[in-house]
Amino acid sequence: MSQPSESTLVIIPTFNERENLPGVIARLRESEPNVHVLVVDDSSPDGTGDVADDIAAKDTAVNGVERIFVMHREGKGGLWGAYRAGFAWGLERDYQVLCEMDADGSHAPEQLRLLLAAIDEGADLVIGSRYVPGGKTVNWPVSRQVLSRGGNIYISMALGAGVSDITAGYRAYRREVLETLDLESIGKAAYLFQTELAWQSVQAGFDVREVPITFTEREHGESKMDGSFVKQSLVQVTKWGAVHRYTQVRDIATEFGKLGAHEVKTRVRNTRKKFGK
Ligand SMILES: Nc1nc2c(ncn2[C@@H]2O[C@H](COP(=O)(O)OP(=O)(O)OP(=O)(O)O)[C@@H](O)[C@H]2O)c(=O)[nH]1
Ligand SMILES: [Mg+2]
Repeated sequence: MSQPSESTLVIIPTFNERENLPGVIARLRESEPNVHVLVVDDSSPDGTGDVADDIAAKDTAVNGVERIFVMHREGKGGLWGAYRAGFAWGLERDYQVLCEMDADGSHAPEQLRLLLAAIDEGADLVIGSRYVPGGKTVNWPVSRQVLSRGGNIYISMALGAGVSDITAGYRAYRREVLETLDLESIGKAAYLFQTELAWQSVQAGFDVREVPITFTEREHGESKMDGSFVKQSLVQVTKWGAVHRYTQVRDIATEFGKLGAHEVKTRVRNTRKKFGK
């Protein structure tokens, strides 16, 4: 039987990545020649969209099948907007596995096979993780390491999702996951869509796994990261965790209640029997 990874689309969102994108696609072509690529560019002012069109035009079709596609969107619509559009595009075209990969070289294309192997072994969502044994970060300032690691530890305690690097963005999804989740409801809290996707997948009972990756900080281009969203994100995650725990406690209490009622009924019945009533 054929493996799901034989039908894989890698979605690469870009905003001002003209220096980085060609290298990332070349590395991906070299290490995974059979995967298809969709670049989702939000009208990058630096002309990344044209660079992507050029790469797609020059890529040699295998048996007449195109492998590199470019979606041009008008204006900067954010990373989640780009992924949503990319997922919809890929689901419509029947890809079995849809992957997320940054264009800045942080996600090594050579490690995609680790994610795909886990999918073929039965996982529904695979997260390339910096925080499982064997995972690493390279060239990351200590301040960002602390922020990222601390954020993940906090989220992990608040949600109890069992995922060490729930904010990470190097991922492979089986199409069923994206078809099942309520994508409409995701992404309302800025920057948290990755966490939400993984959290909803866990809650829906999907097999979510992590594989260790080496995350390398971008060499070219500007970082869009600033600390201002951290507090906002943590407050939101705390709310989700509280709602989840409340629901759990309520369900447990209901079950205990039922058990208690059963226990009382049985006792009453036994007492009646004993006294012959
Ligand atoms: N299409 C699209 N892509 C975006 C947008 N914002 C970011 N990206 C891309 O999303 C990926 C991740 O963004 P990054 O800027 O690397 O975010 P980060 O990894 O948190 O921060 P740095 O690497 O430190 O800049 C990159 O490929 C970006 O080019 C957007 O609004 N639209
Ligand atoms: Mg980056």
